[in-house]
Amino acid sequence: MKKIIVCTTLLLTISLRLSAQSTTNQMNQTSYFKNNAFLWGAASASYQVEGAPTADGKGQSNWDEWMNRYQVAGKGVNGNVAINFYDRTQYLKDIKLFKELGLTSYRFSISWPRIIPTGTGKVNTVAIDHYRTFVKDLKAAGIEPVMTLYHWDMPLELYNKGGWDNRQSIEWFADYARVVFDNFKDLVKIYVISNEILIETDMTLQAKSIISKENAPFSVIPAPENLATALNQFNHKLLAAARAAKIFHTYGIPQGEAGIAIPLFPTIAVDAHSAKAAEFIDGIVNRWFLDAIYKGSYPQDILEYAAEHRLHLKIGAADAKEIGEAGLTYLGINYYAPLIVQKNDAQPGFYGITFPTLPNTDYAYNGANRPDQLKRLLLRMRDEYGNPAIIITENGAGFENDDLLSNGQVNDARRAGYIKAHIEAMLSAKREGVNVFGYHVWSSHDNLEWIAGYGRRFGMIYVDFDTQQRTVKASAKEYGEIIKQFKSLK
Ligand code: GCO
Repeated sequence: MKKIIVCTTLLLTISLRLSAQSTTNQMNQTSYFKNNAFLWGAASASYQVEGAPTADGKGQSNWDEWMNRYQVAGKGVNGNVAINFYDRTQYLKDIKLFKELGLTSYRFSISWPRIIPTGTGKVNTVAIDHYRTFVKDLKAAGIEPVMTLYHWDMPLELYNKGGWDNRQSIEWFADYARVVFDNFKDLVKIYVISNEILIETDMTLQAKSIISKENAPFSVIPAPENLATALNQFNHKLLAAARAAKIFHTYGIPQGEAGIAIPLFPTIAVDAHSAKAAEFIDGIVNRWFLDAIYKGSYPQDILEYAAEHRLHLKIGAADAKEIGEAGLTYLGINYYAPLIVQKNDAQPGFYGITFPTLPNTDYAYNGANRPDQLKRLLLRMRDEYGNPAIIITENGAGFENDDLLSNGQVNDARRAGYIKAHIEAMLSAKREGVNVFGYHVWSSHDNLEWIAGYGRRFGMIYVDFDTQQRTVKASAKEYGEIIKQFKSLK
């Protein structure tokens, strides 16, 4: 019996290797990545930068509603102006800055409620024209567009129909994706189908808790009482992305690439006693997504936990398999920080787990500054998930008091150091065979940090939110130097 198990594992490993190989072979002929230089970019998202919430027939999104009606980010804090990026006069000036810095790609998101104002049905051609012009403007500056279809701003009508809790969301999204590929296939090669499934669900729970005045603390890991809701939403969003990827393939876009951007958090157990706890957290935040995409199954330990705790999962027997067969051509990784995990039986309310801070460690808003963990994560993708093509779709940091404008300059030394160290870690992993083909700093500009408002700056370009005046920070200049050095990297 034992022997048979060993053999099956071996066979599985061999077949995984083979499928990884065939992906690589495929990549050689048709992939954007194999035929073009490494992408050096920056990223942003529609709701965080665009403003213009009713321009050109835009429909309302869940975020418009939460910010304006319920003031989830505080009084008067909303995306109604943001950094005015919907305005062509403004964004052309920004594209000029990107060009001067030497960016070769730009990751941005298009807004679903602009394109289909009520979520399904009638397409708003004015919004399509706007984004087509934006893409052409980027390309005219020699910058490759990396287009995110969905970065959390859902048409309000669909949100009110249950949003991602509703299994119909898979069809709504698939129809939207078809509209996008139909209208951009001639201009855009690289698509990020969706962004940070996990964090969007966390944010939704957070917004709901503020609206209902419970004010539960924000947590990257869904609390036990929210775990069923979260896993059900994750499944719907993964299936929606899988459906979109299949549709993408029917277009046969030359050198076309379609992936999803997920946040990955390497876990670090503080001691041997905490190892199992760290594995459990890894199961929820990392393996839940990676196993579905690359193995066509959900992690057994998390499913067992759900069964033991009688969580009401609405996951079909073939769902994970469908996700595994979607043919996503690359993985977008958003990396900020690891999660430090401690088994703590005195805290039974949160899986008996706490998340202490590490001693002697630099901390940014989003966690510990640990470039070594980016390398560890990338090597894991090589060793455990068949070495897929990867784009770093987000990496960056905000630090308190790092963004002080003085005499027309912002010397954000801590951000500059963070970016440089993470690029070094990524390049070191690449030298060790990881298939990473692009890197995007989050973010090009300071912008609206969701519920945290405008106080948390993440940009390489400083924005005075009252005047919309831009100031290129020291980090951007340093990033520009790095790009120059590695411009012809493949
Ligand atoms: C994302 C991120 C961004 C944040 C960034 C900084 O999901 O892509 O949440 O929208 O602004 O991570 O916290």
